[in-house]
Amino acid sequence: MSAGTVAGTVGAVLASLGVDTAFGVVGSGNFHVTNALVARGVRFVAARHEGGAATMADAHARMTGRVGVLSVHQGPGLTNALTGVTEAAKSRTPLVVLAGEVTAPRSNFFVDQAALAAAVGAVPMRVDSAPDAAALTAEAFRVARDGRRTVLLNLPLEVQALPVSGPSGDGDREAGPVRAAGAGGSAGLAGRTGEARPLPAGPDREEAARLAEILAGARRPVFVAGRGARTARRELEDLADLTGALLATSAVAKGLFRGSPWDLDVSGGFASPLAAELIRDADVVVGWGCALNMWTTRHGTLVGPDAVVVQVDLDPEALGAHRPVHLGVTGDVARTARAVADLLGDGTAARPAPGAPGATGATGGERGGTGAVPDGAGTGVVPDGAGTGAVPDGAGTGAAPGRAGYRSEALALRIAREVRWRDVPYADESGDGRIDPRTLTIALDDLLPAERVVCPDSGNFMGYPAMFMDVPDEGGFCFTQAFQSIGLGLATAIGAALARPDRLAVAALGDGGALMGVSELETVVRLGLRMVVVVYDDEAYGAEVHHFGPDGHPLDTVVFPPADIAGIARGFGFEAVTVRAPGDLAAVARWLDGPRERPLLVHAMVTRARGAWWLEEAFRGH
Ligand SMILES: Cc1ncc(C[n+]2csc(CCOP(=O)(O)OP(=O)(O)O)c2C)c(N)n1
Repeated sequence: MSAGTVAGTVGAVLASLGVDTAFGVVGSGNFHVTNALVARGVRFVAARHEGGAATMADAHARMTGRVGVLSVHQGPGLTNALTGVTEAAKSRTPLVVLAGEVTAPRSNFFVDQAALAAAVGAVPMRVDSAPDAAALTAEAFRVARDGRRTVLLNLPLEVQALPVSGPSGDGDREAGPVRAAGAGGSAGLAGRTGEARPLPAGPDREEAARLAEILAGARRPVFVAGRGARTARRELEDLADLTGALLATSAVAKGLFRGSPWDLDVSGGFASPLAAELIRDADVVVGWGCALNMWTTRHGTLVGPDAVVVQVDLDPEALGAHRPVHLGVTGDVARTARAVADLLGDGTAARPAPGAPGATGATGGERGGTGAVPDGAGTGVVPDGAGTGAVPDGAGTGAAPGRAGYRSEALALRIAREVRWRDVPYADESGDGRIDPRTLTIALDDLLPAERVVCPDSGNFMGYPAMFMDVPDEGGFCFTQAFQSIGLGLATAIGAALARPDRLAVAALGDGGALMGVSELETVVRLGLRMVVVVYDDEAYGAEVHHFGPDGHPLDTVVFPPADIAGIARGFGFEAVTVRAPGDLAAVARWLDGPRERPLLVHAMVTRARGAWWLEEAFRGH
């Protein structure tokens, strides 16, 4: 089938729109469209399971900031991909899924593919005629990119073969505004072609003024940045400098403020004791591009009873969706932060009268939780505008002087010493041929190069890599957990590794998730990826064991006999090491220092006497 067909046109259009990588599993229904992509220079990454391919495309899109492309066969090719597609849709990953489609209900391949897409929150579209093929493909791309949607572009087999006259996908394509395209479509988002993006929405002036007013009166503000803030570090840091805010993120945005002395790391179940204490003591919490859901707020317990809660989001429907907020601001995060900073900077925002609560930068020592800050050690009342004087050397960002707010020299010291999980004392429980997962993860954190992308799967073990492994920035963590599926971690790491070849990809898996996604070990080897796969093996679905064990339920359904996961990995072509004690990690150091000819799997036999402490919290959500 040549470029002069619908299938050829679809591939050519996507290539002309800048797609350079696509993932998938090829069958007869997507053979021609995939080859059309390849013929236009797109790299096609063949996965071993569509579920893996979908998550690779999702992770690749997240880590490059570009539209991902997945190509699957009709029927089972799509149903196999659905878990990964659902994760992408829930995460608002811009992704175009190309799927062959049979439209005759009597075909054994038939399922209602549009209904499947709608059911998981993706946007269904269909190329149903040759003359429309190019425009519809361009539209699918724009809906994905501008609406941050996962789009299923169904390609009926009989339509794919139709001839297309005229140019098929070369050069710029121009088309009208994006049409509403199914469940929750992106009506109103003006579309443009190529990498050009429509200007993100600015905030409503009144809402921005209200936020400026709230921040002007805040004494202990905390910013919590989410997925929607991943490109807005500078703007948020500038505003935080002006207002004396501390900085935290949701799990998906982990690493965003790395290097700032005011970085509390992740808010939520993964928050360290100090981070939790400081967030709980905030008088103003602003969620930036962040859902403020039960995970990020620990079921609301991280938000103090008197805290004023503000949420800023591009999507007005996100405002207050998970918890009540005092103020919702519709707008792009960076633009809103800048607008509020401008209002504060030129004094437009109302400032509290001198002497009124919040008029001065009294810092954390004032309220219960931060009692460890010594009296007077930089925590005294700091006059407006003098705030940055309290910031230790190197801590400033060069922004205009602001209020001290929550910040003080003493607090910066405390954050530096205590905010990381690995600095929280614990009793090592290693022994009897099993290593404490905290000890394992801290040792790996020391060994692995700082330039890394950490990709955790789900399960009881998940908190260890998420909490004890540092990441260099928000591009150092890829968290495909919006659907809370196990088995996505390895594919996530493959997508991230391809997106960031400059970094070491680290997949962190439980034995359950590792074996669920095991077929993609072959993909790692075949692609020549030099990544590290860490398996926290407790020979069980530990999350279920620790969920139900305490109530005395039988656990035979969730406990497994030992599996030689290191041997399995060697069979796929990995180098592998089994770790039962810290000394066994010398083999990891040797691999890192060596030529890294093959990827490495670390099969860690971990202690399993108790569930991770954050899991108990998570179970409250079930
Ligand atoms: C696809 C899918 N199936 C089942 C579950 C339920 N589940 C959550 S955690 C878990 C156990 C994971 O086991 P493992 O990967 O070994 O990690 P561990 O909990 O032992 O640390 C299961 C089965 C799920 N979240 N997703």
